[in-house]
Amino acid sequence: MKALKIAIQKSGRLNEKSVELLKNCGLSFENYKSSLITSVANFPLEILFLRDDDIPEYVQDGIADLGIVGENVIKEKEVSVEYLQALGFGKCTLKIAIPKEKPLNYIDDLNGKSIATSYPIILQKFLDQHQIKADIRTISGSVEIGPGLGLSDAICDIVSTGSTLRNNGLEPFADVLSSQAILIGKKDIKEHSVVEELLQRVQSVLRAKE
Ligand code: PRT
Ligand code: ZN
Repeated sequence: MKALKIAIQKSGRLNEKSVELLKNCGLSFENYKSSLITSVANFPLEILFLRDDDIPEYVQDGIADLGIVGENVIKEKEVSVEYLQALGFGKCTLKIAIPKEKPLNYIDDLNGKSIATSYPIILQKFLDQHQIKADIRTISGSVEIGPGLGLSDAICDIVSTGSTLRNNGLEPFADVLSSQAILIGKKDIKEHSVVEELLQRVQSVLRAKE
């Protein structure tokens, strides 16, 4: 049988938990070292190790059949993929945050303000829903530094413990999206018998953790 492909993060916050989940599903494979693709010895699956940003498109385009990636990345890429299972790790919240010394009271107070983010698509939808017109400044990293440098009035970024916000004199103002790692699949792959088997194993691993 031709092996299906699952894309997981090569290194970073989701890598370890993704590998652990697949190993707990009984899959036996060599962990990522320098090869970007590895086969599973005892299951018809190959594992691709990728930048997380590339995973949604790889799955949408069928280069990978399955993927594990944060919901924040899936939503930002606006891809058409199926959510097979929320995985309960990589939990975080995309938040708008503002400088402590320039507090705002209401969400409407964002009107006319500039907001730095790496998530322009998700942020624009949020602002549209609240009928707010703000200037989105897209930057690719270190977003929290924006207000201190006078680049923006606010930021919209991923928060988990909140210590990065605090260390940069910022405080949470509004929640935009709560996120966790999701097992996604390309369209109609859910009916594939290998995917059904893997999904059952994933669900029993998750149940055992409850
Ligand atoms: O190299 P690659 O492109 O694959 O990785 P990456 O650097 O883009 O992503 P990575 O590994 O940082 O995060 C992968 C995924 O983990 C994200 O897409 C989220 O779904 C999830 N996740 C969970 C987080 C965090 N928690 C998190 N705290 N992603 C990022 N952060 C960053 C955040 O951007 C901010 O700079 O951590 C900082 C805030 O953390 P606290 O704890 O100070 O609030
Ligand atoms: Zn990334």
